[in-house]
Amino acid sequence: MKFAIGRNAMAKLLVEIILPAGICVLLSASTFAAEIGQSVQVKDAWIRWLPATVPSGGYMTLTNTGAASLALISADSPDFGEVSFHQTHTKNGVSAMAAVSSLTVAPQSSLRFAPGGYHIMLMQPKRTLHPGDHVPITLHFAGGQSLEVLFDVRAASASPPGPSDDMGSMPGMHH
Ligand SMILES: [Cu+2]
Repeated sequence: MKFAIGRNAMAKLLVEIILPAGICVLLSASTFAAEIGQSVQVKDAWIRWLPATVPSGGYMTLTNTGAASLALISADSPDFGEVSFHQTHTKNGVSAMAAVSSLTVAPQSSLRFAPGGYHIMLMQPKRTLHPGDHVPITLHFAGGQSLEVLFDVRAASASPPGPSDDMGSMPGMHH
């Protein structure tokens, strides 16, 4: 009887030693892939350069590699006074932009920001940008997490062909 209790105690002790070590290995493997704790990947981040100090459109592919849905709620940049999310709608050949307050990406899904669709509206530029420049934009997600992404500034001709132009009509905007 005494021997059996001793073995149980020993087994429990071994579990307590081995388990934390196992958790440490798993954590270090997963935090490497997800920089902000939540599983977010941003690819092809770029800003369409315009030959004047006017609002610009930012584009990217946002991927949620996690198991919970991901909500992008705001963004900011040291190079722009105002950063928001817009969606371009084209109706009867006329394109217009509407503000989008937040964007939700389902688990294991991607959301593409591209000319003619979603874009990051960059207003009140604080410096003159040129093709080849890099602009940091911090994305803020529901839950308090954020991710800084460097966007490449590219000439308009570098944009993929699309059916419409984001710089279409929108009341009160000079583009
Ligand atoms: Cu816009």
